[in-house]
Amino acid sequence: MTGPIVRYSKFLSRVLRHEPERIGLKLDAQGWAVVSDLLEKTHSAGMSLTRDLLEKVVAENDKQRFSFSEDGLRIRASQGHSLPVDLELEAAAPPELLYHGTATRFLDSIRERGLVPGNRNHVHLSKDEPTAVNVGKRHGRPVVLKIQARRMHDEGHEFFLSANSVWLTDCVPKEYIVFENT
Ligand code: HQG
Repeated sequence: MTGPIVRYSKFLSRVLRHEPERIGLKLDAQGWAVVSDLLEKTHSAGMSLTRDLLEKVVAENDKQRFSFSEDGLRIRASQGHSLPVDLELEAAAPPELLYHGTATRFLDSIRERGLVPGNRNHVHLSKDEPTAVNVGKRHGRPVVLKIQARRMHDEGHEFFLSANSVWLTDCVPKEYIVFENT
């Protein structure tokens, strides 16, 4: 992603996941915004986002963060919300291990409390270690925790796979976290 695409991606993450009211936008209960409304409100906020550019931001997004409805009239973020939206994801069985990238400074607290969602609706888990390292780097010196996801699932915890392949769950109790080499 380059210049304006990154800028608009960050802007869309903010209004479609956290603060639609910032530009007077309304999301429905499933997190969808009407595209024409988004473009109009964005324009009123002083940005020149066009339908063509929006399609480019969605298509070129490095993590495929956003998706259009089938008819192309609505758009939403595929995960990462702090707003209480219902993404209508179906529960799915995870692989044996998933990975959580975090920063070393959070380890003491995670050892004590397990993984909690913070401001977001879910704890986010990655399917491979390199992805988790990149997630962790956003917060400081990265460290990757292995999560015994299949065992968690078999013992009654629900998992969901977002449209852009991020695994989501409500929390990860500490007994499912492998702290080796941390
Ligand atoms: C940490 C990005 C202390 C947790 C990524 C994380 C992801 C605790 C931070 C998505 C804790 C929350 C989400 C505890 C968890 N004590 N710290 N008990 N439990 N934490 O940003 O997972 O680029 O809300 O380890 O790719 O880092 O935005 O979550 O470090 O998929 O599309 O609290 O955001 O995607 O931070 O990232 P975040 P995250 P986007």
